[in-house]
Amino acid sequence: MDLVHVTWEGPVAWVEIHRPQALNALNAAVLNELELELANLAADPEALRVVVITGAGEKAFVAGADIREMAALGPAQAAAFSAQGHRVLAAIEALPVPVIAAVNGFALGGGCELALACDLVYASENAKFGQPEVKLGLIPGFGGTQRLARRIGPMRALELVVTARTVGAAEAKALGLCLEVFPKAELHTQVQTIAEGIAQMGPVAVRSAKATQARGLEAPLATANALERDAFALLFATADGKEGMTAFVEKRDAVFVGR
Ligand code: CO8
Repeated sequence: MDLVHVTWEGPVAWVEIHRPQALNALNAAVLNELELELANLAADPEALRVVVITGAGEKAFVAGADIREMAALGPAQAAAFSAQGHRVLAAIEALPVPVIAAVNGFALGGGCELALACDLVYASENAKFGQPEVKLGLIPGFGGTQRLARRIGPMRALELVVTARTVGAAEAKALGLCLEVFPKAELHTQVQTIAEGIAQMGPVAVRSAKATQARGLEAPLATANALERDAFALLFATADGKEGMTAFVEKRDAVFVGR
């Protein structure tokens, strides 16, 4: 039980996949631990503001699902493994606060899919993204045929999946796979600064923004806009909403209490 490290840096929970000898490849043990740690974070809603997911070591975020482990699977076991991956990535999306991927190297296969489940993605200059599963005679199995298309568009996504082409950090940014590219040595500090900035905002509002967007994207536009109207209105019943607006009028910093 030492494959996923959770450390708090101020208000930011850093979740590090820690299997550097295998470039942080996701085997069942890593997924089990990740699932547990995500559940622990979700159970601590008061403290939780922002989560950052990253990989241990110098070379990789996550180099994919564990190919050695997958090689021994039959179809039923593969279905169970894929279902577990989907469950873990859905748990990331379901966290009530923004989740940032700090991609510090290879984000291939399941690693790219892990980044795709995160709300915001930042990368280091040595990052490489891709879905190389067809090279193995497989297709992405943790959402890569679906979330990638939704994030960067279906034509480009299918191109990446069927050619197994990996893209470097600059192209990843151009495609919308990551928001910003930082020198490797600066990635942690830059992401921590961004995360702390989010943590200073009204916590109820930040959660509402994530939830409202996610729910709205599943709905027709008129329904989605109605969801936004209701979520917007609810914030006027919160102490933080009142405090934020009052602080602006009084020309002082807001002191949010998370209610
Ligand atoms: N699985 C298992 N071990 C891995 C993986 C992986 N995905 N990636 C790297 N490793 C291991 C290597 O085997 C090696 O171990 P060892 O030293 O014991 O031989 C160690 O990590 C270091 O790797 P390399 O020596 O290969 O490092 P290089 O710098 O030469 O190459 C690469 C780095 C290019 C990233 C290379 O390791 C590579 O191509 N890795 C595989 C990338 C890949 O194909 N990923 C996709 C996997 S499939 C997938 O993710 C599907 C997800 C959905 C599954 C659904 C289940 C049903």
